[in-house]
Amino acid sequence: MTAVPTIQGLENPPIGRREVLDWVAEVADLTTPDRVVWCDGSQEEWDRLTKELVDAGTFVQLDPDKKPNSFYAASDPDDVARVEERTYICSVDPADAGVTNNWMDPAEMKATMTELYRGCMRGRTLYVIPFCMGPTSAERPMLGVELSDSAYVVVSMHIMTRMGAEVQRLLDGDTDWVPALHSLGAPLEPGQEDVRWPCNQTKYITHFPEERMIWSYGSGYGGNALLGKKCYSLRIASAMARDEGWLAEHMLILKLISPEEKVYYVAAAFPSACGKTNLAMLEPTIPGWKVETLGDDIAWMHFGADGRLYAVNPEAGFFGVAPGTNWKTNPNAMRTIERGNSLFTNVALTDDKDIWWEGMEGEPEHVLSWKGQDWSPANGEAGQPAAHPNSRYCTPMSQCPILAPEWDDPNGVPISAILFGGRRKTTIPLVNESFDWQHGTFMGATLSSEKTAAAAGAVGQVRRDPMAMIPFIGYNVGDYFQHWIDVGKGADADKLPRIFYVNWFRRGDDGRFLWPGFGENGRVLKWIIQRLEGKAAATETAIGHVPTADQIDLDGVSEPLEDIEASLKVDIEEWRAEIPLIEEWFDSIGEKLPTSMRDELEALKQRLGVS
Ligand code: SAT
Ligand code: MN
Repeated sequence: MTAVPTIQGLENPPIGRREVLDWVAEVADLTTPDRVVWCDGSQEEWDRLTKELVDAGTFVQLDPDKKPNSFYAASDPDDVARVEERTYICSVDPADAGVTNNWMDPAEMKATMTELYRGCMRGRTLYVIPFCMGPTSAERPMLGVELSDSAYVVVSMHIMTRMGAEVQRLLDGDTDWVPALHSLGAPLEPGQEDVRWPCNQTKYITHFPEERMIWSYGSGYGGNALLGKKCYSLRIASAMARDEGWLAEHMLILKLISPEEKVYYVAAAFPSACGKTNLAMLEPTIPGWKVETLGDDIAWMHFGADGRLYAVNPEAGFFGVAPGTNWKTNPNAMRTIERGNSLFTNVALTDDKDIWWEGMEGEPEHVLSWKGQDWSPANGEAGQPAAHPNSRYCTPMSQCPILAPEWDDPNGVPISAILFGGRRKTTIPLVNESFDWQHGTFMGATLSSEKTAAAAGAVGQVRRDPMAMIPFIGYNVGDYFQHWIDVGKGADADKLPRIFYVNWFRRGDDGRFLWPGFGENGRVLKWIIQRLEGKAAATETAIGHVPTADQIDLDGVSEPLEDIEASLKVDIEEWRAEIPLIEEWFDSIGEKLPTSMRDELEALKQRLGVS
């Protein structure tokens, strides 16, 4: 395809790579933007685009004395979360998408979306955003180019990914790169006034795993639009990882330093909005233990030359759930955002140009709600929250006061323990260690959680969320389980991370939380580390190795001992009731469910005395 000469900015690209240039020209030809802007990740670009966004009414600049260089945005009320029912894996063979994904034939999807894309950037700017997921100094830098007509996406990508001269230099080499096309689907006719948050009622978040390509249309929000995040780093990367023998997982990465200054790295998978960020930035309440952060959402894990599993966080920022974040639940997140250079979406705007959300200290007398309405504690109680439950802060990792210095190490960090966790009122004990890797894979495969606000749909309902990856596995979930088992089989068992299942959210009969959570979760981490060191005892139960209350350091815990004991209880009746749910889940996967997962289920049934 030849470039369309009428589109301003298409000439003199700062990139030399032919395939990139051809693709940009082709997309420009299809989407017909007014101009093309080549993004470089610079401060000048940030300043220019944030000013444009302020002028357009999309951004409100916050008081620089409170939040320097930071901005507030409120989205369209129908564009507030990932849209799983509009998310597709367009593999050639439908069997390669499996039950956890929507599937459409790639050619058919391309035909449909091409018609949507035709002229969709009219009156807008096409931004070319070269980015890298993970350190640019990696042996194999993981490059991508997002084409988007949203300046909000550009500035968010500044925070969430590596951008800049080094990425452009790498892109001009011969490293593979992932094309990621994004449009708001909101063309502007001449003279038509723009809205604050352009988007389209019709949305498609589409992945072509064989081609390692992403097409997104209609949404400007988070995981639908920042295509380096869930689309690339989980859905596309999981397909790469399957083919290449590594793991792309929905996991935080934290570093734990014991009182003896011994260092351990832990990766943990929880569904969206279940406290990954809080755990990643934990301030342990027990003396002598310290946590440092390496990531709060995604881990890419490869085997190192020493046979251990090493994790890298592909992201450069935190895109955290705002409500509930405060000086008690996550002081380090509060310190990170206080340093500024951050974006806040769908939180509440205070009268003195700061931000607020439910759960934050210092409830103001009056704010503008995320819907732009007057809100005060009195009228708020009657109805709507001031901040949307899935409102987010987007902030650079480099500002986190407890960032581990090795966060940018291209080799990653060796993982000693993997945690799976969900949000369950019943059944799942506070902590449970698997018998071995295969049993740990079974724990992950049967992970369940009550649905949160991070995705559209009914909140509270229990669903299976294997490895907290149900919306993010870029291929058949049965093959994904098999891949986990194969990863374990190919490794030296002694060097594999040990696998644990945790649940901070178990409740008593009256609905109270049995375990205090937050900083107190450091006690559970301590027990886990002491298990690795062979120092802590546990009871062998039907579901795994579970500690009794006296095996956990409870010094200074104010909750009654009965509650802690109840949080650790393996209730055989509750577990028997869980079996049909697991069976139903496994049956739904069909023939690709590995026999070893059936074997694990049978063994569990036997241990529970279920026939
Ligand atoms: O919207 S995102 O997918 O980026 C956030 C999340 O759901 O974890
Ligand atoms: Mn997430």
